Amino acid sequence: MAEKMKKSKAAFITVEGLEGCGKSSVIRFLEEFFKKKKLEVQVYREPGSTKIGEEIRKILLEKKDLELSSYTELLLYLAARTQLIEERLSKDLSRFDVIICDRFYDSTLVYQGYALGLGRVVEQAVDIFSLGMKPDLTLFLDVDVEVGLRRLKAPDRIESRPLPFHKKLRTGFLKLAKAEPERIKVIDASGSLDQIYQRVKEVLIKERISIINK
Ligand code: T5A
Repeated sequence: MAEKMKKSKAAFITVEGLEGCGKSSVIRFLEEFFKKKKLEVQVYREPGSTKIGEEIRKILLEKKDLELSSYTELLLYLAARTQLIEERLSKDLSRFDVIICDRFYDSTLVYQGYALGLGRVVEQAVDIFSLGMKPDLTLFLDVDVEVGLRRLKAPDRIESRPLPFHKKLRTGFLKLAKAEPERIKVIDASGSLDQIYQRVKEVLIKERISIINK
């Protein structure tokens, strides 16, 4: 009986993008969109959303005076992720209808793997330390790199990296989207937030059968 009451597995949606692409605003929109449909929604952010994850986040983003090596940076992102998966995500899949995560492993593949140049080792590490968790749908908000950077008020450690790094991020995300078109949907994130919400909504409606009604 208890088994019958259990929800079927939540739709796991991740939102990815370049700096200042409007991710946070889109995630608030998504949350409202699903709540209006009477679906139970849980939102997480990466790195973060657990006590340990938030501490790791401070090291990764706020402490600009720390000299983190590229591999240390990679391992910290992975550590924050495994903590989130084990502590929250894996259990919440049967408690909610939709789980939205502000960034997930595609960010590691692109930021540490592609733009920082750690390459293959990142692919292997991501594979191992995602613990089998894979998004059902990923929205990549694609904005002009310089437009996004201009929006940032107080750039953090990663956002403060030089322009070529940020340009590489866009190339990296587009490559991933090309390799996995079924999962990763590229959303034009230029124009007003309302225009972006409309584009996101169109993708959601198109994907609804497989994602929301499963
Ligand atoms: N990272 C993360 C890695 O390197 N590896 C990893 O494995 C993971 C998981 C996370 C950082 O860590 C890196 C990526 C990131 O650098 P974060 O603080 O979560 O740090 O940084 P972001 O994910 O970039 O999120 P932010 O909240 O800083 O920015 P958003 O969500 O991209 O942008 P948003 O929505 O806050 O918008 C920024 C501003 O622009 C305005 C918004 O209102 C806001 O003021 N804006 C617009 N204004 C007008 N028109 C539009 N279309 C607008 N879109 C946004």
